[in-house]
Amino acid sequence: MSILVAVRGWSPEHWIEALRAIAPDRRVERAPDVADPGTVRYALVWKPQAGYLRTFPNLEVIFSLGAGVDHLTSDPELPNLPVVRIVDPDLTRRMTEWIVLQVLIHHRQQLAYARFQAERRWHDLRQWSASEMRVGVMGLGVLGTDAARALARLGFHVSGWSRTPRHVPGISSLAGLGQLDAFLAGTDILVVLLPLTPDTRGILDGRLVDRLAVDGPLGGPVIINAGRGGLQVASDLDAALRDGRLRGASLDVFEPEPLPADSPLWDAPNCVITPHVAAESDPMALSANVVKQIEAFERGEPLVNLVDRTRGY
Ligand code: NDP
Ligand code: OXD
Repeated sequence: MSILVAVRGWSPEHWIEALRAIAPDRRVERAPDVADPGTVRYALVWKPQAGYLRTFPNLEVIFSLGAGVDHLTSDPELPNLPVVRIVDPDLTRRMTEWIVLQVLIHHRQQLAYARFQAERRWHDLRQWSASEMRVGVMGLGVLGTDAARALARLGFHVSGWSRTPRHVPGISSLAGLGQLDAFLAGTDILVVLLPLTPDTRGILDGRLVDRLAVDGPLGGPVIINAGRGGLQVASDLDAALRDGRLRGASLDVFEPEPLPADSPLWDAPNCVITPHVAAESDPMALSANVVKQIEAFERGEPLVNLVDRTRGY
């Protein structure tokens, strides 16, 4: 029985080395060169080819090496097996670092200071206290909750929005489409950590931009998206950045990825672009997490962090 590593866009060697170091007694196979597909019991995957996983007749569990699982749910031939997604403190901490960094870049007007520096200009701007800035976190799950807590600790006024009500001490929480307007109207900096599902696709459009607060310290709203590119309507965000309805953005995810070189977003005003690196999946930390789950599963314990296939996340 073996463990399959099927990753695209990442280097499989790091995962194979990590698994061999952590579980030296287990056989690890690298896609697509699998001698006998019948021996594969577990698959560790990132963006596998559609239809690929159904070629393993004895597969028992699929482990998504990313926290997001749209790379699997989009496969119409995905076998009807448990899908476990990554929930790991290493990944969570990395995401919180990126979110806090981006919120501070906009809150402390770092893009303007970078421009002043390039002009050799000594010029100070009005500085607000964090408590005057309302940060709204869309998607109050594992990653959103950790980021919200870190931002609240820095003194920001933080609220959250999710599908079902969440109770996070110190964070006011709203839920569902019925409370979306109220959430947006009280948000100066919108942090997006939603999964991509049929319900969330395209949610970050021009209409949403126009429902965000315009009376905040920055004179207009900012959007920070590390969820998925399919959440945003890129042309709407680009237009809103150019006509000033959006004061800034930080975007880590795009559709398609890589972001094409001719995308206007590259030079949209006050727009920070990073190449889907907000939280990298670290092979050592995450392989250890998966091997622990496999061992628990083989002891007959239930799998945790299972994806709900009907919800899509
Ligand atoms: P979780 O499943 O823990 O949280 C998802 C949150 O989104 C939950 O609060 C959920 O609500 C909410 N949500 C889902 N659908 C809706 C909806 N229709 N309306 C309102 N709220 C909704 O996921 P994680 O926090 O672990 O990860 C979030 C996403 O971050 C991933 O799906 C992935 O796309 C992205 N990601 C990006 C990375 C990067 O490097 N850029 C790295 C890792 C993840 P409820 O609480 O009610 O279920
Ligand atoms: C993701 C991840 O889901 O890298 O984007 O974990």
